[in-house]
Amino acid sequence: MSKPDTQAFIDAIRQHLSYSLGVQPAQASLHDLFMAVGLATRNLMLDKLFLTEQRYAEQNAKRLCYLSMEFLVGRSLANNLYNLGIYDICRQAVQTLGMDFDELLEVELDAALGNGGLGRLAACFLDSLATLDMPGYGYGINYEYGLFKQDIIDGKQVEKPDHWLIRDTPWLIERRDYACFIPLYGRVVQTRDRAGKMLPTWIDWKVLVGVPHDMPIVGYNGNTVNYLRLYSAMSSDEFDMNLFNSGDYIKAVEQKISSENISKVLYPSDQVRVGKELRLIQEYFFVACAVRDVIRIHREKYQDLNNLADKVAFQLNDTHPALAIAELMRTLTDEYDFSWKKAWEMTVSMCGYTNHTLLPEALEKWSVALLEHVLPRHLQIIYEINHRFLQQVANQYPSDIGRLQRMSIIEEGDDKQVRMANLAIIGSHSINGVAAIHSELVKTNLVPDFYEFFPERFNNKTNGVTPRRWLLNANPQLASLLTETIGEQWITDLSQLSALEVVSEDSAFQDCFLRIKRANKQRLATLIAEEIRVILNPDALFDIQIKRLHEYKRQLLNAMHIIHQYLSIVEDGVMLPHPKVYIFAGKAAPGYFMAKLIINLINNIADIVNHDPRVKGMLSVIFMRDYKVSLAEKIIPAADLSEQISTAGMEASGTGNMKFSMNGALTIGTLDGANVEIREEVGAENIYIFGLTVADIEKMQRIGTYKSWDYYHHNPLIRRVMDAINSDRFCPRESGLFKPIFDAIMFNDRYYHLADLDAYIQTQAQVLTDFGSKPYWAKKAILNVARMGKFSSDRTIKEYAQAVWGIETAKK
Ligand code: 26W
Repeated sequence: MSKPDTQAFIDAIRQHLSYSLGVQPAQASLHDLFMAVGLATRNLMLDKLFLTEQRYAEQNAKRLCYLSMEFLVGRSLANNLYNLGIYDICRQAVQTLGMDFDELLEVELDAALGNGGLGRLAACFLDSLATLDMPGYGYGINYEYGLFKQDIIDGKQVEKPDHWLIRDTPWLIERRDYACFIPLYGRVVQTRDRAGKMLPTWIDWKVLVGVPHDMPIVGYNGNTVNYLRLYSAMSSDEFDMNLFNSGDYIKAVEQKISSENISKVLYPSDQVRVGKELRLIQEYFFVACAVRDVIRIHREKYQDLNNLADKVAFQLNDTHPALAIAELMRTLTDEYDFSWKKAWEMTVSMCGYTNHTLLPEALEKWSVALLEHVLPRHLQIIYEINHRFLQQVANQYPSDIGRLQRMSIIEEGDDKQVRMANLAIIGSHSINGVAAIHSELVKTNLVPDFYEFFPERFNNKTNGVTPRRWLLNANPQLASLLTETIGEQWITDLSQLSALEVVSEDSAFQDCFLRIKRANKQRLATLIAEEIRVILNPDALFDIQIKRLHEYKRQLLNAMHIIHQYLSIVEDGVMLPHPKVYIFAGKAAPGYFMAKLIINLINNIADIVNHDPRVKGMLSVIFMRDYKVSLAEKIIPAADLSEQISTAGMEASGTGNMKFSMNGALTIGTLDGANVEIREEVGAENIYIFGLTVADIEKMQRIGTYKSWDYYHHNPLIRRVMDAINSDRFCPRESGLFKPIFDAIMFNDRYYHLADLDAYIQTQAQVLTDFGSKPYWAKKAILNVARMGKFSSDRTIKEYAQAVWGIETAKK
């Protein structure tokens, strides 16, 4: 399949305008043109997809199914064009047709089918799998509404629906031919088969239909195209035949509608479980679809399932897909007559589980009563898994009741719960965390009993990000400079960036590097001037914190420092050695009161600081609304300083930290998540680490020595900041608005803000001093880029492929 030339691409666009979309080229809107360009691009990908499938089939390749509730893909057009190697051809074609290419790219809506880190990681992994020519497929839900859109009104977050499928997308192909039936509810009765063997039989269920929608995923160089298979829930006409038969037509149709709600909307909370029946059904629905799909494909090729575990691996992206374990057991034993022992062996060898958080409020549990109602047969199977497992534990640790209670899948109590992490651990041959420090904490703090029992199952896979989207695509100027300097190999082998080390002090190279950074800052400043009507100085230090709003991520610590800096200028007459711009963006879960109040505080600080003539030209604060992947791509290349300041031990990895460093920002951060490994790679002199360590915090917890009031009383600067928050200084029109923040910090601060504030202020001062010396700063920034090789998701995927999935590169 050769690349099209510009004329061929123009012809393809015209064809699609006329015959796929039915619009006359002269009357086409920008969106029509986007669709036509997308469809022309998609055709090229489909040709490659067919060839890829053929190649995998010929090689009898083992396949990976990445099961994830979230895939935060963002936009696809530019990425697909880069990976196909036709970006410039397409740009020319579009311009020849008289349209502005950059405007065209801006028409595409983000596929916001995820909340944050976990969903974006899944999207980076798909890019790496295809780039490495590995048979890896995503399985998830085709949400009709993605993550809500965020507006800011009077400083407050307001959520709006993200009906992203209201406009057509060129990237999803409906596959009704692969639709499947998914039973729900009903009850289990004991029957006997012809030989008289007891057979538990699930009856009286209702049925959903899962309809796959495939998004082709093209790797860099365009050799391999895999797909992300997203399921929509539809009702079956047989949903409840009884209702139709009894003549209650309206009720029957209503029920059809309610089953179509299953894939309606992404739950917008990360890090807190919701416990809703609809969410449980979502989790079951997509893994049940995935298991059926895998079995259908396998049987078509191999007729029976005996070698299924040699040909398929499942990775569970957190516990959300953990019901796959019970569904595999149910399918293999109830439907295909495998013995329990054989089915269990197969299930455990197929499944791997990745943990993404240690926060107790994020650990999934489902009430036994709810599971019994929705999935009665699966509950029985979970009990059986638990029973057999606890017997093993009891054999090894006779009469250790406490241990049995902790390791049981079932949490006893008035409202019995199923612990999904325990199910995922017992049913997987591999359990991993997402950064070295996090994987250690999984073993020592989260599930020490399981680590003791299955030490060989536990491992680490430090996260990574795809350099195609986050460097090549997001920062084309820097990418070109890199390619001119060291060749283009870095795009698929990020460790090649180390060749930049030798030019880190070269003044000509530094000049180019700094010029590109300034141009990126200028571009972001222009966007901010248009959207927020605040003018920024592109020579100021751009200090940026963009991520979900969460107390543990401590946007509030950043805000406290800004207040401190502002007050020291206006009250103490301090002058900053260098002007500073603070940029925030991020969404709060709609029900998360404190996170929303912190957004409000940041916006109010921005309003006051940006209008105060005493700090004009020295201090600006910006909160950008509606953070999403496509906005991150504009912000990250413009950063001088990356804020990664979570309370030590609480951020599993972070991936934004990697994107920033890769784009030449320095990090200010705590020894948490992947920051620890970033420091190892870039060297302690090229990162600003401050604050308490995990060990410090554990000690303070043990002896209860963190007392906010001590910091308040002993440090007048801290007191001034806290009093400002408590007063109406930042809420003149809403008296007392931020009192709950003051109270949370002073009476119940789980996140050690004040214990780290002083160190943070000191470190920020050092940053500002260092920024003043351009060659000194440029060298550090260049070395950050040069030493990011480890943090390519290609490296992460190779590790999973080798150690967990047993899949291989399937080249031509
Ligand atoms: C059940 C509600 C819920 C939903 C989502 C609980 C927890 C989650 C995710 C596990 C939260 C998440 O996105 N975790 C992030 O995963 C990233 C990818 O591994 C890490 O880089 C982040 O540190 C981690 O917070």
